[in-house]
Amino acid sequence: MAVSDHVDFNTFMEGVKRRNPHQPEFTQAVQEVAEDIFDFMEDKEAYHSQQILRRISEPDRVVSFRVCWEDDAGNIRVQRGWRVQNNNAIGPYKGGLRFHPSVNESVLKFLAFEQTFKNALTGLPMGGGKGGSNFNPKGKSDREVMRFCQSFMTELYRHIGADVDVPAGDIGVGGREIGYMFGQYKRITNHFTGVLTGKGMEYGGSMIRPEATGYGAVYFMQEMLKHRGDEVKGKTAVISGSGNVATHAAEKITQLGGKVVTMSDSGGFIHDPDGISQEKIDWIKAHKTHRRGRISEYADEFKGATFHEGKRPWHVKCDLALPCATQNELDEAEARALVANGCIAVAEGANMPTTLAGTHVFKHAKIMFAPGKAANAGGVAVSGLEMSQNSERRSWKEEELQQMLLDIMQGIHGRCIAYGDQGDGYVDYVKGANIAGFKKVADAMLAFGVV
Ligand code: NDP
Ligand code: 2IT
Repeated sequence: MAVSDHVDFNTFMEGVKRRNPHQPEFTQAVQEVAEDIFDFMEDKEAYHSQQILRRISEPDRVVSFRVCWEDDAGNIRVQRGWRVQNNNAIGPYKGGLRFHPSVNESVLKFLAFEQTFKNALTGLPMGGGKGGSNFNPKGKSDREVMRFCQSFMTELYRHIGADVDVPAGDIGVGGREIGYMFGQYKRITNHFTGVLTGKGMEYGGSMIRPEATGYGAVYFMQEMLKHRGDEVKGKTAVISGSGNVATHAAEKITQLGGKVVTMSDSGGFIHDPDGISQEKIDWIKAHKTHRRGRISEYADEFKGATFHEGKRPWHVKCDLALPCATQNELDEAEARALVANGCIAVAEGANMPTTLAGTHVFKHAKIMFAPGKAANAGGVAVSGLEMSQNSERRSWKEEELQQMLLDIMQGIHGRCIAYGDQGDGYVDYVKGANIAGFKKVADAMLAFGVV
């Protein structure tokens, strides 16, 4: 008798948890997708007989390796590196690298799983992957970061390639780190190819890639509001994080006439009731990127602003919320506080920043809620455009890329509506994104047979 995949939701999730012990972030991400996919699959026999959900929630491979490097004091340091190649049904593995002490296999498996559906949603031919290390770049000298990146790439290079797997940045990995890693890849292989994205403009990077994730998240927010006959202009926004995604989200909200009143880092959040203007955003960018400072110093620099140590910004009254720091940074109680304070829309710039219970609060309250795999897809989308430019050996103009990013975000919004419109004026964007992303990958897998 054939093994049936007609198991119920609870049995499926028990299996996922049993096979992935001590991996709460990964099982959380699978559950969030499975909650929507079970209903959708109900009458689709091929998905069951071909065990698609079971196969899609098992990474193609997880590579784990040792990374040794020497610090400035001459000590030998040992870190762990990973690349999770989750699924390449619709294109080469694609997804960022994260350097943060909290990185482990569970975190990277969740990120690679999410990336698979996100990349499908962009409409571009990219599979899903993610990688990184528990290396902490904070407090390290440039030379130390360089030596770490070179050592990391000395192992990673054999697993990646322009048509195989194309990493990029994520938390703790920006232009500096991509430069060091690209230099080492080129030195080892002698190949100048589009093997990484987020590169510098001098050596094959794409215009607007640094801005793309934050801008894209605000474009998605704008589309949700437009769908309800509303706009960003005049709205107050609360943003967490102060890195690449958060600062560019703040910039676009400000450009569209909204007012951003908070930003944060792992030390706490700043509240500036006057609004964080472009000039102040530029200060934050320079402070965090070049001076590698802390957000707390914003309150010393700008009058009227206050710093709230160890706190998150979700209790500040707002119309719009954009969590742009990290996973599980907005819990059930904070989701309730946002709804109670009149927040009408949330767009996730980070990956899975809202806990599962928090997402249920937003869904129940029927506020506009865009999950990361839809709202933050602008970054990887422009990475996909960087790959195309590298293959063509040319660079597209900034205006062309700005328009393409907007078109892609509008396309993703449309795909979410197609599967998430509940018919009563409410759009379940989580459901829409999950089904649209899943369907494309699943149908490609069906075409390949059992592989
Ligand atoms: P950055 O490293 O540029 O910035 C990260 C920000 O988040 C910093 O302000 C950092 O504060 C804060 N942060 C990180 N970890 C924690 C934590 N454990 N608790 C509280 N705050 C924390 O990263 P990005 O802006 O690139 O990434 C932010 C989020 O966006 C991540 O979830 C990432 O996966 C997601 N994302 C990024 C994309 C990109 O293109 N870069 C694309 C799509 C999603 P501190 O300085 O104190 O560490
Ligand atoms: O989470 C993400 O989408 C990213 N960190 C960007 C990935 C990429 O390949 O540009």
